[in-house]
Amino acid sequence: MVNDKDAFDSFQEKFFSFHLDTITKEAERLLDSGCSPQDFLRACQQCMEEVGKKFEAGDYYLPELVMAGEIFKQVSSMIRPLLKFGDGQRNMGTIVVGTPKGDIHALGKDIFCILAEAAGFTVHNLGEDVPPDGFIDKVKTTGATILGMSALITTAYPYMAQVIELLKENGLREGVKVIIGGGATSKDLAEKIGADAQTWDGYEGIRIIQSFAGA
Ligand code: B12
Repeated sequence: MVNDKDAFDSFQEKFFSFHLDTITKEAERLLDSGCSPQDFLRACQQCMEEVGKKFEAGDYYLPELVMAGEIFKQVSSMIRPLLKFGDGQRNMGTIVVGTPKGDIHALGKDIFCILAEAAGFTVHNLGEDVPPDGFIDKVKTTGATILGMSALITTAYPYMAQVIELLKENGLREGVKVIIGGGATSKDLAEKIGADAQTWDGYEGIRIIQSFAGA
């Protein structure tokens, strides 16, 4: 067993080389050594936060954002099979999740979907840049009682609000709990648009939807 803290520090250093081969080899070594997949995922998420800060500061440009996204995708696909939440055996209910129109960020939403599946939910992942009608149609056809929206960019706000308005117009709001997540969301936003919950953490998101499901 490796010392997770040192190993993650060294992994994070390697991450910023953006050398995919070196990074995935290191990830493989870490996972083989029995590190905590949850903590490893968090360490990767910290790298993405750092990339975001550097982008905002003008030290990184779009190519770095794209490379970081690709690296995170590869490494998280190695971590995913090891993520567990609860026994995953019980059927906890159905959830529809998507990134609303105006936003193409996928990675955090996909992680939340994987965790929800591991926790025993039936998950319908609609993908990214989803128009408001897309959410409503899927809720109708699946009978989902939970709807999740992920937003990393502020242009998605009006569409998130529209989804909740459409739920009301279609007489679905009473039977559907709405949770929002991702860096561009906040408790204030949730209150403003009338969502039931908000989080920046996928694991907390699972605890919230478990409570929605009465677990
Ligand atoms: C990678 C990345 C990209 C990649 C995305 C690749 C992909 N396939 O997803 C690419 C290169 C495509 C991209 C594009 C752009 N990006 Co970008 N991107 C990022 C970056 C660096 C990391 C995002 C990420 O994947 N994080 C890792 C995941 C795991 O974390 P997470 O999303 O927060 O998810 C966790 C939780 O939030 C939660 N969660 C997430 N969703 C949900 C949903 C529910 C229901 C629940 C319960 C929980 C939950 O669970 C996850 C696990 O814990 C961020 C920086 C940052 N700090 O976030 C910028 C960032 C989001 N991008 C930004 C920008 C500006 C852009 C572009 C406009 C750049 C451009 N000029 O073109 C475009 C957007 C185009 C569009 N219309 O959407 C800004 C957004 C500013 C804002 N708030 O409006 C950021 C914040 C960078 C910055 N600091 O300026 N980006």
